[in-house]
Amino acid sequence: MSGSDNDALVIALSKGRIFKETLPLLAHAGIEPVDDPESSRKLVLDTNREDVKLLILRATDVPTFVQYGAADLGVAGKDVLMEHGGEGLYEPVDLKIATCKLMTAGRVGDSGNDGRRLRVATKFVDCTRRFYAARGEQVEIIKLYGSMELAPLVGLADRIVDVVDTGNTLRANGLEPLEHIADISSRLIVNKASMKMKHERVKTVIDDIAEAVAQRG
Ligand code: PRT
Ligand code: MG
Repeated sequence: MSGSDNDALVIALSKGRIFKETLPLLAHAGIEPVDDPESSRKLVLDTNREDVKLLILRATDVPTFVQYGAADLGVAGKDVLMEHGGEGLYEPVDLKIATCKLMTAGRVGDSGNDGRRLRVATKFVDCTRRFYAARGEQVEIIKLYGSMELAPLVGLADRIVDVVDTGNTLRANGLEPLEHIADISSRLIVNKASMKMKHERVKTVIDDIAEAVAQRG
């Protein structure tokens, strides 16, 4: 899809909060999707511009598509980017959308390890390893793909590492936030080759989106 300067400009997004919050920023750049991803089954969305397509992906796959040039640009949470590593990507704009915090959490009142090595369930394996390593703590990490909140309840883990917004999901499951790991927001990401090969159009989208973010304050 991408490659030369004549090809369509491809932008990778995930459904849900990122799509919703990115829409007004894209509109400021003169890009409006023709289909609604929440109702359409299409994974490639046409836009009002012949030369711009949107890809609808799982949030965790967005950096991968952009890294390999299957998309020129994308929007991904900093949590996802930290876990991906950011290889092959520029990260020119903090969009300040889909904000949350990456945190550790555990059962309310649970003091954790009674000398035993802490078990931590998460989908953010590398972030979690780095966080505990920086504190000189040896932990056992259990990789999960979702419903992390369940792990401490059923004795699978002592802690979880997950993104937290209101904290309602933690509370509803008898958990409490413990340590703050990172403030998270979504970032505009760009394939490094596209930045050279499609410089004019990519730079215009970056500048328009940066302007929209700045105007929003
Ligand atoms: O949902 P799916 O498994 O497809 O993938 P995903 O969870 O990675 O995607 P999505 O679309 O849910 O999230 C995309 C990005 O939004 C994440 O990568 C974060 O950067 C950001 N974000 C912001 C959040 C939240 N806020 C958030 N609250 N991502 C997930 N959550 C979860 C949270 O973990 C909890 O389970 O939403 C639930 C409700 O949160 P509370 O704290 O308000 O109860
Ligand atoms: Mg989700």
